[in-house]
Amino acid sequence: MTVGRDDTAPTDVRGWTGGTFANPVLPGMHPDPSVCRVGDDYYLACSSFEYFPGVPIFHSRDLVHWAQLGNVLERPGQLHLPTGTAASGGVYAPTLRHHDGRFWLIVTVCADGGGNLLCTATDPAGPWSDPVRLPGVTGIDPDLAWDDEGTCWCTYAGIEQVPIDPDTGRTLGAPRRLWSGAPGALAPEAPHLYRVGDHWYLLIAEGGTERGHAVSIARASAPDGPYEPCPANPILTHRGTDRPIQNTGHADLVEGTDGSWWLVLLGVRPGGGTPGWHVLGRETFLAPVTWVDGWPVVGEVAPVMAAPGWTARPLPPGPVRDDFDDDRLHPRWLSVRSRPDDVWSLAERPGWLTLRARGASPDAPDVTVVGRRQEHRSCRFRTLVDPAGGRGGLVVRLDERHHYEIEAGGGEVRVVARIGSVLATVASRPVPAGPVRLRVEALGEPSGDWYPGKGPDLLRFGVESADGTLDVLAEFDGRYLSTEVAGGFTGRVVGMYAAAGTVHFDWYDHERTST
Ligand code: 6LW
Repeated sequence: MTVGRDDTAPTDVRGWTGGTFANPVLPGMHPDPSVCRVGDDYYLACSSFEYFPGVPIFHSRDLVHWAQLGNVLERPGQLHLPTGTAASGGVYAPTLRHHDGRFWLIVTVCADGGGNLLCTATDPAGPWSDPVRLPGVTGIDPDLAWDDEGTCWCTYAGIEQVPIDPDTGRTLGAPRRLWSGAPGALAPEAPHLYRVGDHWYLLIAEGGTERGHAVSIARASAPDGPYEPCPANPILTHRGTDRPIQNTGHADLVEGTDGSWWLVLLGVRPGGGTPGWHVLGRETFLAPVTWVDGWPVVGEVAPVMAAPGWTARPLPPGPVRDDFDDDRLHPRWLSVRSRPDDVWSLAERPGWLTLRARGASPDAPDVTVVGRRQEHRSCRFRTLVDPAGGRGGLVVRLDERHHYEIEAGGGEVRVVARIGSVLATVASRPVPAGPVRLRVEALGEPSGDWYPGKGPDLLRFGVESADGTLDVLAEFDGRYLSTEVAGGFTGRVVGMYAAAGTVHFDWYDHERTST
Protein backbone atom coordinates (compact mmCIF):
# COMPACT_ATOMS: atom_id res chain seq x y z
CA MET A 1 0.00 0.00 0.00
CA THR A 2 1.32 3.44 -0.86
CA VAL A 3 0.94 6.02 1.87
CA GLY A 4 1.41 9.74 1.27
CA ARG A 5 4.64 11.46 2.09
CA ASP A 6 5.03 12.87 5.60
CA ASP A 7 5.19 16.58 4.99
CA THR A 8 5.79 17.26 8.66
CA ALA A 9 9.21 15.60 8.53
CA PRO A 10 12.18 17.95 8.72
CA THR A 11 12.89 19.23 5.25
CA ASP A 12 16.02 17.23 4.62
CA VAL A 13 14.91 13.90 6.08
CA ARG A 14 13.43 11.98 3.20
CA GLY A 15 11.57 8.75 2.66
CA TRP A 16 10.64 5.51 4.38
CA THR A 17 7.55 7.00 5.97
CA GLY A 18 4.92 4.34 6.60
CA GLY A 19 6.56 1.82 4.27
CA THR A 20 7.19 4.29 1.48
CA PHE A 21 10.13 6.23 0.20
CA ALA A 22 10.48 9.30 -1.99
CA ASN A 23 12.02 9.28 -5.47
CA PRO A 24 14.46 10.59 -6.59
CA VAL A 25 16.75 9.15 -3.92
CA LEU A 26 19.55 11.46 -5.08
CA PRO A 27 17.84 14.65 -6.28
CA GLY A 28 19.63 17.15 -8.50
CA MET A 29 22.29 16.43 -11.11
CA HIS A 30 23.29 12.85 -10.23
CA PRO A 31 23.07 11.00 -13.55
CA ASP A 32 24.39 7.65 -14.76
CA PRO A 33 24.33 6.06 -11.29
CA SER A 34 26.42 2.98 -10.63
CA VAL A 35 25.94 1.03 -7.42
CA CYS A 36 27.57 -1.84 -5.56
CA ARG A 37 27.04 -3.52 -2.21
CA VAL A 38 29.69 -4.65 0.24
CA GLY A 39 28.12 -6.50 3.19
CA ASP A 40 25.45 -4.21 4.63
CA ASP A 41 26.70 -1.10 2.87
CA TYR A 42 25.82 0.31 -0.53
CA TYR A 43 28.04 2.67 -2.51
CA LEU A 44 27.05 4.76 -5.50
CA ALA A 45 28.96 6.96 -7.97
CA CYS A 46 27.71 9.19 -10.78
CA SER A 47 28.83 11.54 -13.57
CA SER A 48 30.11 15.06 -12.93
CA PHE A 49 30.87 16.51 -16.43
CA GLU A 50 32.85 19.79 -16.45
CA TYR A 51 32.81 20.16 -12.67
CA PHE A 52 35.72 19.61 -10.31
CA PRO A 53 36.16 17.52 -8.22
CA GLY A 54 34.83 14.64 -10.34
CA VAL A 55 32.74 11.52 -9.63
CA PRO A 56 30.94 12.04 -6.32
CA ILE A 57 30.73 8.88 -4.25
CA PHE A 58 27.93 8.15 -1.77
CA HIS A 59 27.21 5.65 1.00
CA SER A 60 23.86 4.25 2.13
CA ARG A 61 22.53 1.49 4.35
CA ASP A 62 19.09 1.32 2.74
CA LEU A 63 19.47 2.55 -0.88
CA VAL A 64 17.29 5.57 -0.07
CA HIS A 65 19.32 7.75 2.30
CA TRP A 66 22.67 8.62 0.77
CA ALA A 67 25.54 10.60 2.28
CA GLN A 68 28.42 11.84 0.18
CA LEU A 69 31.73 10.30 1.24
CA GLY A 70 33.93 12.23 -1.15
CA ASN A 71 34.88 12.40 -4.81
CA VAL A 72 36.95 9.86 -6.69
CA LEU A 73 38.80 12.41 -8.86
CA GLU A 74 39.69 15.09 -6.33
CA ARG A 75 43.32 15.88 -7.11
CA PRO A 76 44.39 17.92 -10.15
CA GLY A 77 46.80 15.07 -10.98
CA GLN A 78 43.82 12.70 -11.32
CA LEU A 79 41.53 14.99 -13.30
CA HIS A 80 42.65 17.81 -15.54
CA LEU A 81 39.79 19.59 -17.32
CA PRO A 82 41.43 22.30 -19.45
CA THR A 83 39.67 25.63 -19.93
CA GLY A 84 38.64 24.44 -23.39
CA THR A 85 36.59 21.54 -21.96
CA ALA A 86 33.09 22.07 -23.33
CA ALA A 87 30.07 22.40 -21.09
CA SER A 88 28.69 18.84 -20.67
CA GLY A 89 32.15 17.52 -21.61
CA GLY A 90 34.40 16.04 -18.95
CA VAL A 91 33.46 13.11 -16.75
CA TYR A 92 30.83 10.61 -17.99
CA ALA A 93 29.19 7.51 -16.63
CA PRO A 94 31.34 5.63 -14.12
CA THR A 95 31.03 1.99 -13.10
CA LEU A 96 31.73 1.25 -9.43
CA ARG A 97 32.53 -2.31 -8.35
CA HIS A 98 34.07 -4.09 -5.37
CA HIS A 99 36.36 -7.00 -6.19
CA ASP A 100 39.19 -8.74 -4.39
CA GLY A 101 39.12 -6.40 -1.38
CA ARG A 102 39.23 -3.21 -3.43
CA PHE A 103 36.82 -0.69 -4.96
CA TRP A 104 37.26 -0.20 -8.70
CA LEU A 105 35.96 2.84 -10.54
CA ILE A 106 36.18 3.07 -14.32
CA VAL A 107 35.01 6.21 -16.09
CA THR A 108 35.26 8.18 -19.34
CA VAL A 109 36.79 11.68 -19.39
CA CYS A 110 35.67 13.55 -22.54
CA ALA A 111 38.37 16.22 -22.54
CA ASP A 112 41.77 16.79 -24.00
CA GLY A 113 44.11 14.20 -22.49
CA GLY A 114 41.16 12.21 -21.11
CA GLY A 115 39.91 8.84 -22.33
CA ASN A 116 38.93 5.94 -20.12
CA LEU A 117 40.46 5.88 -16.63
CA LEU A 118 40.46 3.34 -13.82
CA CYS A 119 41.06 4.18 -10.14
CA THR A 120 41.07 1.92 -7.09
CA ALA A 121 40.70 2.41 -3.35
CA THR A 122 40.43 0.24 -0.26
CA ASP A 123 38.32 2.91 1.45
CA PRO A 124 35.64 4.40 -0.84
CA ALA A 125 36.00 7.72 1.02
CA GLY A 126 39.50 7.85 -0.45
CA PRO A 127 42.21 8.34 -1.16
CA TRP A 128 41.64 6.91 -4.63
CA SER A 129 44.66 5.96 -6.70
CA ASP A 130 46.03 7.95 -9.56
CA PRO A 131 44.25 6.76 -12.71
CA VAL A 132 45.40 3.91 -14.88
CA ARG A 133 44.64 4.77 -18.53
CA LEU A 134 42.96 2.39 -20.97
CA PRO A 135 43.93 3.59 -24.46
CA GLY A 136 42.61 0.37 -26.01
CA VAL A 137 39.08 0.98 -24.70
CA THR A 138 37.69 3.38 -27.26
CA GLY A 139 34.03 3.83 -26.28
CA ILE A 140 32.21 5.69 -23.50
CA ASP A 141 30.42 4.15 -20.48
CA PRO A 142 32.96 1.43 -19.56
CA ASP A 143 31.91 -1.41 -17.26
CA LEU A 144 34.01 -3.93 -15.33
CA ALA A 145 33.13 -7.56 -14.54
CA TRP A 146 35.32 -10.45 -13.46
CA ASP A 147 34.61 -14.10 -14.31
CA ASP A 148 35.54 -17.16 -12.24
CA GLU A 149 38.84 -17.56 -14.10
CA GLY A 150 39.79 -14.03 -13.04
CA THR A 151 39.43 -12.47 -16.50
CA CYS A 152 38.36 -8.84 -16.27
CA TRP A 153 35.87 -7.93 -19.00
CA CYS A 154 35.49 -4.31 -20.00
CA THR A 155 32.21 -3.67 -21.83
CA TYR A 156 31.36 -0.24 -23.24
CA ALA A 157 28.88 1.67 -25.41
CA GLY A 158 28.26 0.14 -28.77
CA ILE A 159 27.89 -2.46 -27.21
CA GLU A 160 31.48 -3.78 -27.39
CA GLN A 161 33.69 -5.77 -25.06
CA VAL A 162 37.39 -6.44 -24.54
CA PRO A 163 39.29 -8.32 -21.82
CA ILE A 164 41.72 -6.06 -19.97
CA ASP A 165 44.44 -6.16 -17.37
CA PRO A 166 42.90 -3.75 -14.82
CA ASP A 167 46.24 -3.16 -13.10
CA THR A 168 47.98 -1.82 -16.20
CA GLY A 169 45.02 -0.79 -18.39
CA ARG A 170 46.28 -2.95 -21.27
CA THR A 171 43.68 -4.61 -23.49
CA LEU A 172 44.16 -8.38 -23.85
CA GLY A 173 42.62 -9.01 -27.26
CA ALA A 174 40.56 -7.35 -29.94
CA PRO A 175 37.26 -5.65 -29.03
CA ARG A 176 34.14 -7.58 -30.08
CA ARG A 177 30.61 -6.36 -30.74
CA LEU A 178 28.28 -8.05 -28.20
CA TRP A 179 24.80 -6.72 -28.83
CA SER A 180 23.19 -3.47 -30.00
CA GLY A 181 19.82 -3.58 -28.29
CA ALA A 182 16.64 -3.12 -30.30
CA PRO A 183 17.30 -3.03 -34.09
CA GLY A 184 17.74 0.60 -35.16
CA ALA A 185 17.47 1.99 -31.62
CA LEU A 186 19.48 5.13 -30.92
CA ALA A 187 22.60 5.00 -28.71
CA PRO A 188 23.05 1.52 -27.23
CA GLU A 189 25.11 2.52 -24.17
CA ALA A 190 25.59 2.24 -20.42
CA PRO A 191 26.31 -1.51 -20.36
CA HIS A 192 26.63 -3.34 -17.06
CA LEU A 193 27.47 -7.03 -16.93
CA TYR A 194 26.52 -9.32 -14.01
CA ARG A 195 26.53 -12.95 -13.17
CA VAL A 196 23.22 -13.98 -11.56
CA GLY A 197 22.72 -17.70 -11.05
CA ASP A 198 23.67 -19.61 -14.19
CA HIS A 199 23.51 -16.62 -16.51
CA TRP A 200 25.50 -13.54 -17.45
CA TYR A 201 23.19 -10.56 -17.86
CA LEU A 202 24.01 -7.56 -20.04
CA LEU A 203 21.94 -4.55 -18.99
CA ILE A 204 22.04 -1.56 -21.37
CA ALA A 205 20.36 1.78 -22.03
CA GLU A 206 19.05 2.70 -25.46
CA GLY A 207 16.89 5.26 -27.23
CA GLY A 208 19.06 8.26 -26.20
CA THR A 209 19.03 10.00 -22.84
CA GLU A 210 15.98 12.13 -23.68
CA ARG A 211 12.27 11.22 -23.70
CA GLY A 212 12.92 8.00 -25.66
CA HIS A 213 15.30 6.57 -23.05
CA ALA A 214 14.92 2.91 -22.10
CA VAL A 215 16.60 -0.02 -20.35
CA SER A 216 16.97 -3.41 -22.07
CA ILE A 217 18.66 -6.65 -21.13
CA ALA A 218 20.09 -9.78 -22.71
CA ARG A 219 21.60 -12.94 -21.22
CA ALA A 220 24.20 -15.54 -22.09
CA SER A 221 25.92 -18.48 -20.50
CA ALA A 222 29.36 -16.85 -20.85
CA PRO A 223 30.41 -13.21 -20.34
CA ASP A 224 31.41 -12.85 -23.99
CA GLY A 225 28.09 -14.17 -25.30
CA PRO A 226 26.31 -15.05 -27.48
CA TYR A 227 23.57 -12.89 -25.95
CA GLU A 228 19.84 -13.62 -26.13
CA PRO A 229 17.63 -10.49 -25.76
CA CYS A 230 14.85 -10.53 -23.17
CA PRO A 231 11.50 -11.02 -24.94
CA ALA A 232 10.00 -8.25 -22.76
CA ASN A 233 12.52 -5.54 -23.82
CA PRO A 234 12.62 -2.71 -23.05
CA ILE A 235 12.28 -3.73 -19.42
CA LEU A 236 11.86 -0.06 -18.46
CA THR A 237 10.82 3.04 -20.36
CA HIS A 238 8.50 5.97 -19.70
CA ARG A 239 8.42 7.15 -23.31
CA GLY A 240 5.03 8.23 -24.54
CA THR A 241 3.54 8.26 -21.04
CA ASP A 242 2.17 11.03 -18.85
CA ARG A 243 4.29 9.98 -15.88
CA PRO A 244 5.90 12.77 -13.84
CA ILE A 245 9.29 11.05 -14.09
CA GLN A 246 10.58 10.90 -17.68
CA ASN A 247 13.76 9.90 -19.58
CA THR A 248 14.13 6.80 -17.38
CA GLY A 249 17.21 4.79 -18.33
CA HIS A 250 20.95 4.31 -17.70
CA ALA A 251 20.52 1.84 -14.85
CA ASP A 252 22.54 -0.46 -12.60
CA LEU A 253 21.31 -3.51 -10.66
CA VAL A 254 22.04 -4.43 -7.07
CA GLU A 255 20.95 -7.24 -4.77
CA GLY A 256 19.80 -5.99 -1.36
CA THR A 257 20.97 -7.42 1.94
CA ASP A 258 17.64 -9.29 2.24
CA GLY A 259 17.82 -10.86 -1.24
CA SER A 260 15.54 -8.26 -2.84
CA TRP A 261 16.74 -6.67 -6.09
CA TRP A 262 16.79 -3.00 -7.00
CA LEU A 263 17.60 -0.83 -9.97
CA VAL A 264 19.20 2.59 -9.66
CA LEU A 265 18.53 4.65 -12.77
CA LEU A 266 18.47 8.15 -14.10
CA GLY A 267 15.32 10.10 -14.81
CA VAL A 268 14.12 13.70 -14.99
CA ARG A 269 11.20 15.66 -13.61
CA PRO A 270 10.04 18.01 -16.37
CA GLY A 271 7.90 20.95 -15.32
CA GLY A 272 5.75 23.55 -16.99
CA GLY A 273 3.67 23.22 -20.15
CA THR A 274 4.72 21.59 -23.38
CA PRO A 275 7.32 20.31 -24.29
CA GLY A 276 8.31 20.37 -20.59
CA TRP A 277 11.59 21.60 -19.13
CA HIS A 278 13.75 19.87 -16.56
CA VAL A 279 16.00 22.15 -14.58
CA LEU A 280 17.68 19.92 -11.99
CA GLY A 281 19.48 17.71 -14.50
CA ARG A 282 19.14 13.95 -14.59
CA GLU A 283 18.57 12.58 -11.09
CA THR A 284 18.99 9.15 -9.47
CA PHE A 285 15.84 7.11 -8.87
CA LEU A 286 15.31 3.69 -7.28
CA ALA A 287 12.98 0.94 -8.50
CA PRO A 288 12.25 -2.58 -7.19
CA VAL A 289 13.07 -5.57 -9.36
CA THR A 290 11.64 -9.09 -9.27
CA TRP A 291 12.83 -12.07 -11.29
CA VAL A 292 10.34 -13.97 -13.47
CA ASP A 293 11.51 -16.91 -15.61
CA GLY A 294 15.11 -15.79 -15.28
CA TRP A 295 14.45 -12.20 -16.40
CA PRO A 296 14.29 -9.04 -14.26
CA VAL A 297 10.93 -7.26 -14.11
CA VAL A 298 11.16 -3.60 -13.06
CA GLY A 299 8.48 -2.18 -10.77
CA GLU A 300 6.99 1.26 -10.93
CA VAL A 301 9.23 4.35 -10.82
CA ALA A 302 7.08 6.99 -9.10
CA PRO A 303 7.62 9.98 -6.80
CA VAL A 304 6.26 8.02 -3.82
CA MET A 305 7.26 4.37 -3.76
CA ALA A 306 5.84 1.50 -1.75
CA ALA A 307 8.47 -0.56 0.02
CA PRO A 308 6.72 -2.99 2.34
CA GLY A 309 8.99 -4.78 4.77
CA TRP A 310 12.11 -2.87 3.77
CA THR A 311 13.81 -1.29 6.75
CA ALA A 312 14.82 2.34 6.82
CA ARG A 313 18.26 3.00 8.19
CA PRO A 314 18.57 6.75 7.74
CA LEU A 315 21.91 8.45 7.89
CA PRO A 316 22.04 11.77 9.74
CA PRO A 317 20.95 14.65 7.51
CA GLY A 318 23.62 17.11 6.45
CA PRO A 319 23.59 20.64 7.88
CA VAL A 320 21.52 23.22 6.05
CA ARG A 321 24.10 25.95 6.67
CA ASP A 322 27.74 25.81 5.73
CA ASP A 323 29.58 28.21 8.04
CA PHE A 324 33.00 27.74 6.47
CA ASP A 325 34.48 27.16 9.92
CA ASP A 326 36.19 23.92 8.84
CA ASP A 327 39.62 23.78 7.28
CA ARG A 328 38.22 21.71 4.37
CA LEU A 329 35.40 22.31 1.93
CA HIS A 330 32.63 19.69 2.09
CA PRO A 331 32.95 17.29 -0.88
CA ARG A 332 29.60 18.49 -2.25
CA TRP A 333 31.07 21.85 -3.33
CA LEU A 334 31.83 22.06 -7.05
CA SER A 335 33.95 24.37 -9.14
CA VAL A 336 33.90 24.84 -12.88
CA ARG A 337 36.66 22.76 -14.57
CA SER A 338 39.26 23.32 -11.86
CA ARG A 339 39.80 24.82 -8.41
CA PRO A 340 43.43 25.94 -8.15
CA ASP A 341 44.68 26.68 -4.64
CA ASP A 342 45.19 30.36 -5.39
CA VAL A 343 41.50 31.08 -6.14
CA TRP A 344 39.96 29.93 -2.86
CA SER A 345 40.83 29.83 0.81
CA LEU A 346 39.24 29.00 4.15
CA ALA A 347 42.29 30.34 6.02
CA GLU A 348 42.75 33.80 4.53
CA ARG A 349 39.86 35.17 6.58
CA PRO A 350 39.07 32.48 9.19
CA GLY A 351 35.39 31.51 9.28
CA TRP A 352 34.84 32.84 5.75
CA LEU A 353 35.24 31.35 2.28
CA THR A 354 37.45 33.66 0.25
CA LEU A 355 37.20 33.51 -3.55
CA ARG A 356 39.51 35.26 -5.98
CA ALA A 357 38.28 36.08 -9.50
CA ARG A 358 39.89 34.58 -12.59
CA GLY A 359 37.33 35.01 -15.38
CA ALA A 360 35.45 38.30 -15.29
CA SER A 361 31.93 36.85 -14.88
CA PRO A 362 30.01 33.55 -14.93
CA ASP A 363 30.37 33.82 -18.75
CA ALA A 364 34.05 32.95 -18.46
CA PRO A 365 35.03 29.28 -18.75
CA ASP A 366 37.45 29.77 -15.85
CA VAL A 367 35.05 31.68 -13.57
CA THR A 368 35.71 31.10 -9.85
CA VAL A 369 32.58 29.32 -8.61
CA VAL A 370 32.01 27.26 -5.48
CA GLY A 371 28.53 25.86 -5.92
CA ARG A 372 26.39 22.78 -5.42
CA ARG A 373 23.70 20.97 -7.29
CA GLN A 374 20.22 22.48 -7.03
CA GLU A 375 18.42 19.50 -5.55
CA HIS A 376 14.84 20.63 -5.10
CA ARG A 377 12.42 22.30 -7.45
CA SER A 378 11.52 24.78 -4.74
CA CYS A 379 14.35 25.98 -2.57
CA ARG A 380 16.02 29.02 -1.18
CA PHE A 381 19.70 29.81 -0.94
CA ARG A 382 21.30 32.70 0.85
CA THR A 383 24.71 34.03 1.68
CA LEU A 384 26.39 36.85 3.55
CA VAL A 385 28.95 38.29 1.15
CA ASP A 386 31.60 40.91 1.80
CA PRO A 387 32.68 42.13 -1.62
CA ALA A 388 35.60 44.03 -0.01
CA GLY A 389 37.10 45.79 -3.03
CA GLY A 390 35.86 43.15 -5.48
CA ARG A 391 32.60 41.92 -6.96
CA GLY A 392 30.76 38.64 -6.47
CA GLY A 393 27.62 36.97 -5.23
CA LEU A 394 25.22 34.12 -6.00
CA VAL A 395 24.85 32.44 -9.38
CA VAL A 396 22.31 29.97 -10.76
CA ARG A 397 24.14 28.25 -13.56
CA LEU A 398 23.30 25.84 -16.33
CA ASP A 399 26.44 26.61 -18.33
CA GLU A 400 28.48 29.65 -19.49
CA ARG A 401 25.73 30.78 -21.82
CA HIS A 402 22.79 30.23 -19.46
CA HIS A 403 22.97 31.74 -15.99
CA TYR A 404 21.38 34.34 -13.72
CA GLU A 405 23.21 36.02 -10.86
CA ILE A 406 23.00 38.61 -8.13
CA GLU A 407 26.24 40.29 -7.17
CA ALA A 408 27.51 42.92 -4.78
CA GLY A 409 30.39 45.33 -5.36
CA GLY A 410 31.20 49.00 -6.01
CA GLY A 411 28.44 50.22 -3.65
CA GLU A 412 25.61 48.40 -5.41
CA VAL A 413 23.87 45.09 -5.85
CA ARG A 414 22.87 44.12 -9.37
CA VAL A 415 21.08 41.26 -11.07
CA VAL A 416 22.47 40.00 -14.37
CA ALA A 417 20.97 37.51 -16.81
CA ARG A 418 22.68 35.67 -19.63
CA ILE A 419 20.48 33.67 -22.02
CA GLY A 420 22.33 32.48 -25.10
CA SER A 421 23.93 35.49 -26.74
CA VAL A 422 21.89 38.02 -24.73
CA LEU A 423 23.59 39.45 -21.63
CA ALA A 424 21.85 42.16 -19.62
CA THR A 425 21.95 43.88 -16.24
CA VAL A 426 18.30 43.69 -15.28
CA ALA A 427 18.21 45.59 -12.00
CA SER A 428 20.52 47.36 -9.58
CA ARG A 429 20.28 49.00 -6.19
CA PRO A 430 22.77 51.06 -4.13
CA VAL A 431 23.81 49.41 -0.85
CA PRO A 432 25.97 50.63 2.05
CA ALA A 433 29.57 49.42 2.10
CA GLY A 434 30.24 46.15 3.95
CA PRO A 435 28.67 42.68 4.03
CA VAL A 436 25.36 42.16 2.19
CA ARG A 437 22.87 39.29 2.48
CA LEU A 438 21.85 37.97 -0.92
CA ARG A 439 19.01 35.52 -1.48
CA VAL A 440 17.78 33.46 -4.44
CA GLU A 441 14.48 31.58 -4.39
CA ALA A 442 13.43 28.91 -6.85
CA LEU A 443 9.65 28.57 -6.92
CA GLY A 444 8.98 25.21 -8.51
CA GLU A 445 5.27 25.47 -8.90
CA PRO A 446 4.43 29.09 -9.63
CA SER A 447 0.78 29.74 -8.96
CA GLY A 448 -1.69 29.96 -11.81
CA ASP A 449 -3.27 27.49 -14.15
CA TRP A 450 -1.42 25.21 -16.47
CA TYR A 451 -1.19 26.52 -19.99
CA PRO A 452 0.84 25.13 -22.90
CA GLY A 453 3.66 27.66 -22.67
CA LYS A 454 3.98 27.78 -18.88
CA GLY A 455 7.56 27.66 -17.60
CA PRO A 456 8.90 25.09 -15.11
CA ASP A 457 9.75 27.52 -12.31
CA LEU A 458 10.40 31.07 -11.31
CA LEU A 459 13.74 32.37 -10.02
CA ARG A 460 13.64 35.33 -7.67
CA PHE A 461 16.71 37.43 -6.73
CA GLY A 462 16.90 39.90 -3.87
CA VAL A 463 18.70 41.53 -0.98
CA GLU A 464 17.74 40.38 2.50
CA SER A 465 17.60 42.70 5.48
CA ALA A 466 18.74 41.58 8.96
CA ASP A 467 15.14 40.68 9.92
CA GLY A 468 14.85 38.40 6.84
CA THR A 469 12.69 40.72 4.73
CA LEU A 470 13.44 40.30 1.04
CA ASP A 471 13.81 43.27 -1.27
CA VAL A 472 13.17 41.62 -4.66
CA LEU A 473 15.27 43.03 -7.49
CA ALA A 474 14.22 40.67 -10.28
CA GLU A 475 12.27 37.52 -11.15
CA PHE A 476 12.96 35.29 -14.14
CA ASP A 477 11.30 32.41 -15.95
CA GLY A 478 13.41 29.35 -15.13
CA ARG A 479 13.01 27.64 -18.52
CA TYR A 480 16.09 29.44 -19.87
CA LEU A 481 18.20 27.60 -17.30
CA SER A 482 16.84 24.16 -18.28
CA THR A 483 18.55 21.33 -20.13
CA GLU A 484 15.95 21.51 -22.92
CA VAL A 485 17.02 25.12 -23.65
CA ALA A 486 20.76 24.99 -22.93
CA GLY A 487 21.32 21.50 -24.37
CA GLY A 488 23.75 18.96 -22.96
CA PHE A 489 23.69 16.57 -20.03
CA THR A 490 23.85 18.79 -16.95
CA GLY A 491 21.42 20.47 -14.57
CA ARG A 492 21.62 23.56 -12.44
CA VAL A 493 24.45 24.35 -10.09
CA VAL A 494 23.88 27.19 -7.63
CA GLY A 495 26.36 28.91 -5.37
CA MET A 496 28.97 31.59 -4.83
CA TYR A 497 31.28 33.22 -7.33
CA ALA A 498 33.82 36.00 -7.64
CA ALA A 499 33.78 38.18 -10.77
CA ALA A 500 36.41 40.77 -9.76
CA GLY A 501 39.07 40.94 -7.07
CA THR A 502 38.75 39.04 -3.79
CA VAL A 503 35.35 38.37 -2.25
CA HIS A 504 34.50 36.79 1.13
CA PHE A 505 31.48 34.65 2.09
CA ASP A 506 30.64 34.18 5.79
CA TRP A 507 28.05 31.40 5.35
CA TYR A 508 25.78 29.76 2.80
CA ASP A 509 22.31 28.31 3.43
CA HIS A 510 20.62 25.88 1.08
CA GLU A 511 17.12 25.11 2.12
CA ARG A 512 14.47 22.97 0.50
CA THR A 513 10.97 24.46 0.42
CA SER A 514 9.34 21.54 -1.49
CA THR A 515 10.46 18.51 -3.51
C1 6LW B 1 26.36 8.83 -20.76
C2 6LW B 1 25.38 7.96 -21.41
C3 6LW B 1 24.16 8.67 -21.06
O1 6LW B 1 27.66 8.62 -21.13
O2 6LW B 1 24.42 10.00 -21.06
O3 6LW B 1 22.02 8.53 -20.31
C4 6LW B 1 25.80 10.16 -21.20
N1 6LW B 1 23.12 8.05 -20.68
O4 6LW B 1 25.36 6.66 -20.99
C5 6LW B 1 26.28 11.31 -20.38
O5 6LW B 1 25.77 11.25 -19.08
